Amino acid sequence: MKQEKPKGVYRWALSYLRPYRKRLLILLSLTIVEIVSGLLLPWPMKFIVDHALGSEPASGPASDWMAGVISFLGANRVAMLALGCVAYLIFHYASEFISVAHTQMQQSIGQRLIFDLRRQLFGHLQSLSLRYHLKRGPGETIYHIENDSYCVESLTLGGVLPLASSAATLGAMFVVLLRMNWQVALLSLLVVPFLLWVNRHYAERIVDRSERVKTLEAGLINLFHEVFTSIRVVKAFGREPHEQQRFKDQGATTLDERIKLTLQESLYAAMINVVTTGGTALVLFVGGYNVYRQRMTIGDLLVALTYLGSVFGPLVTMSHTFGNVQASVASARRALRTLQTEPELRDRPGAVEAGRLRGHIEFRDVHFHYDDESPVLEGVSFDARPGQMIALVGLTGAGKTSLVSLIPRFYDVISGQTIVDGRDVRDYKLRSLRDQIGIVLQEPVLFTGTIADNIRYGRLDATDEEVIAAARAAYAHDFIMSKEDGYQTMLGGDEGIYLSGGERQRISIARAFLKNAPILIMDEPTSSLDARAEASIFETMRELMMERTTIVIAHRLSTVRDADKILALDGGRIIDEGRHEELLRRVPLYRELCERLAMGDIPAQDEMELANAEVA
Ligand code: DCP
Ligand code: MG
Repeated sequence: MKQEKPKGVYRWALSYLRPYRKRLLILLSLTIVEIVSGLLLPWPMKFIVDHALGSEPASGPASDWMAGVISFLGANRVAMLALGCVAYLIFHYASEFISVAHTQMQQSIGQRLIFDLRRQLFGHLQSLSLRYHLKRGPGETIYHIENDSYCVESLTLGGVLPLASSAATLGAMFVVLLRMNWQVALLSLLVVPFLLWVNRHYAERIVDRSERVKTLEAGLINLFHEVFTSIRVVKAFGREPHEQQRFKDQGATTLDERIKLTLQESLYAAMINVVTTGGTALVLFVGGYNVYRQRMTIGDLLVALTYLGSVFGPLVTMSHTFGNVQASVASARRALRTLQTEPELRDRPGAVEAGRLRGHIEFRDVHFHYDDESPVLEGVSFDARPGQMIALVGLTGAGKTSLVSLIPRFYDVISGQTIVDGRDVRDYKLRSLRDQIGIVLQEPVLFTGTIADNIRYGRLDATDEEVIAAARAAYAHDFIMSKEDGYQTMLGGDEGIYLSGGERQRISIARAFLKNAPILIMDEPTSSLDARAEASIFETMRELMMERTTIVIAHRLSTVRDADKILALDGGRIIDEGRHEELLRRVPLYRELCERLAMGDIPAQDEMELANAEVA
């Protein structure tokens, strides 16, 4: 799997800082204060060693100050020692305080950055096509939002900022050291090229490996998701051990890669330590030699060593979290690649608002296939006039669901045209087109929330009365009222109750009814309902259908029989169309299908009676 590597991830990550300029300014000020306070930290120690304990003349950059203090205290050694200790305390406490403020400010920016990227990813991922999501599975998507989004914080505040601050510290300390001893100052810079080399050598490897690990981890999430959303099947087949094994195998690969990654990260950290320790030893030797030759005081050497510590310290700490920064580069590449993925279905330039459609649907020589290119629809043409009810019948896999998916543009045709109200569906603004289509999917999907919320998903501004009317039409009102909390019954979540397949289906039918759209598509809407419920729903639907075009993929003879037109689909082609009696006469496949359908049916007369009895 060779994927291109988006360039400029740092620049991209830094661009997220833009809205936080003010906070960033405060953060930078705090960083500068921190650097300055870092410069001051070793001086009390030097004062104690050189002046309180030793008898060095004041030297170095602050010599005038030192000389002033010494003469003020009248060379009283104990007073000097005490003063040194007090200064030591004050400097360290102040630096601690500044560091708390710094962390706080950094968090307040960092968390906002992460949230911003999450929001952007969430929005963008939602805009990507069904095809994209069905191919990836939810694991990648969840991993993007949940995990990859951290990269924006760790690259900027965790990566660029500490590096810049280390560099600034190094610069400032170099200037101070230069005034104390130029040899030591130059030596402290010597480590820089080595550090850069170590970085270059390890960075790219770690990034690549991290990216692999992340893809594997996303795959693991997919596995969890699959198992736990299908837990019923897993249990029914007693496949827990099988899934456990699958998890173990997939987990083992991930684990392997992770461990290899850790090795590289530790090697990197070790190399950084080798370089910095080498540098420190060198300064210790040359500095010590200078002290021995009396070109430098012991206090000066202490200052130099402390400075080196404050430059190397952050570098070493960073080298331990370096893996994080590089992993963030990997995350950033993943996130950026996704953000650069263009939604497949875009509004064409000049696309129009659909407005209120009449619901005239026309297919003209439509060819369609999914990614694997084996034909699913081949030259499908038909015409559905406003107010008609079209039934789509065909064996499983004939392409029924695929056919109706083209109307709301879940997918685009490969060739031919899908036309609604005389206009190619691709010439409508996508959202406005879908606003005009009510859909009941083959698999009813409910969200966490109340039953009323779930129905209202069809039209968010519907009143309670409209929700109840839709539920009645979908033959759902009675069962809803039989629940303790009626329409306020919670579904999903901790307190959520469980609904039967038929109940779920009726809620999703009510949702589509509530939308009150001129086109209604129902993909086996009643497959888990008993004949009575189905008859009742189609009875109300007949009234509703007057003003709308309905395409129903049906599996009950009673529904099919009353359709204005029946399309018989076989292997992606419409083999015939017409009314029930005509097809019965002409199409052997249809006859066969009807015989099978009839077995699940009860005579139409009885259906009506039963339905009426139910209403009464
Ligand atoms: N197909 C595919 N990728 C998808 C969906 C379907 O490759 N995302 C394939 C599987 C079938 C063919 O397309 O071979 C037609 O699938 P449909 O879902 O359109 O078939 P039906 O709806 O007619 O079948 P069923 O009655 O089982 O729902
Ligand atoms: Mg189907």
